Amino acid sequence: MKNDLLLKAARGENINRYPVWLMRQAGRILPEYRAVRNSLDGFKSLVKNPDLCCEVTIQPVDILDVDAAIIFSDILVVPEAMGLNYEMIEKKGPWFEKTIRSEFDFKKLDSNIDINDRLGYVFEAIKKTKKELNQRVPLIGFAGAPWTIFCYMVDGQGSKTFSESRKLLYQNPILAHDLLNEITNTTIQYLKGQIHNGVDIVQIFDSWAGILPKNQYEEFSMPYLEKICNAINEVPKTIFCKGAFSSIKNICLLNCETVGLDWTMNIPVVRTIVGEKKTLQGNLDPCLLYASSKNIEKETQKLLDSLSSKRHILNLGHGVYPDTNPENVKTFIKTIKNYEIN
Ligand code: 1CP
Repeated sequence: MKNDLLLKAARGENINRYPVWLMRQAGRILPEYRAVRNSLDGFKSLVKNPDLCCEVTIQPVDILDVDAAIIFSDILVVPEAMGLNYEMIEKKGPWFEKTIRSEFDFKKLDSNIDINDRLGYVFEAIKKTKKELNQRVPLIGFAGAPWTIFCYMVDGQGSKTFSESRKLLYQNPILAHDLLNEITNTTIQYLKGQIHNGVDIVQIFDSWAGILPKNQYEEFSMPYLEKICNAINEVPKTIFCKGAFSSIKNICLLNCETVGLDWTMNIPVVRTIVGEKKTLQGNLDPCLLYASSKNIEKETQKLLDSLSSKRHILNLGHGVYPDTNPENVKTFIKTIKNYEIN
């Protein structure tokens, strides 16, 4: 591979500069993305079109000069594969017609699904993208963490509180574990399919980690993350648990190469916990990219100067916000690429 810095950093190998990519780099900020998106009748038509997924996956590599591509898809393809169809409503987000609130709902989910049959369109996009990338940079595969997917399957839409999901943990913990187990098994098959078709590294997004108290996070999310980590040994794994700083010590014990940090988390503190055993990823505030280019450079430089280990992948602390100016993203990336490690 021409540029394998991301994989080297993930494995803890020697690097002479830090790799950089951005969560949500493919579908949010580029006018070139919007042009492709607007040529279709909806988000799902894009997700199910391998040629166009390939095109928008590579756009940030060409335009922003990032050190990795992330396959254009969504975490919600997994509940759909399990039998819960979703719609992506313009300006509102995902909406599921059916939700899982009872054993009766749970029993109606499709069991023993054929992952190639249900999610073959993602695998097709991965195959095309790998070919098209021609070994320029690594391709990142991804899935939602079981807890985060559970939130959408139970609440049925985006939410600030996901109180239906949280209610179920108190009212029917056995059903909650049954559903989390099913999601976990499908996710493992899905990630193995992505790897089989060519992704070089995988990231698990636990976007709603931060809404649970520590004890519930460790009961209802972490055992499933652990199961996934132990099942996937073919490529390096990154675990990103947004907002779960109270469980960070235990997250750092997971069988993964990289731990993703959000912008509220303290890199030196986590470095003290992990020593040289893990790579850390993150964690500039996505809102920094609204600042002047001078301040973006200054704050990025400050983070780079503060790093005490080469086991680091530069990124934001969450996905890049949709109204971010791509020029500011370029400033962020250039600052990192010009920074030589001692
Ligand atoms: O029409 C559009 O363009 C819709 C916007 C959009 C896009 C571009 C959605 C709807 N999903 C995506 C793609 C997507 N989703 C990627 C592809 C690559 C990229 O953009 O770089 C990835 C990695 C995701 C992951 C994802 N989807 C997460 C986890 C990461 C995170 O940001 O926390 C989550 C929570 C989702 C759910 C989702 N998909 C889309 C929306 C609006 C939402 C969030 C809804 C909510 O707030 O609950």
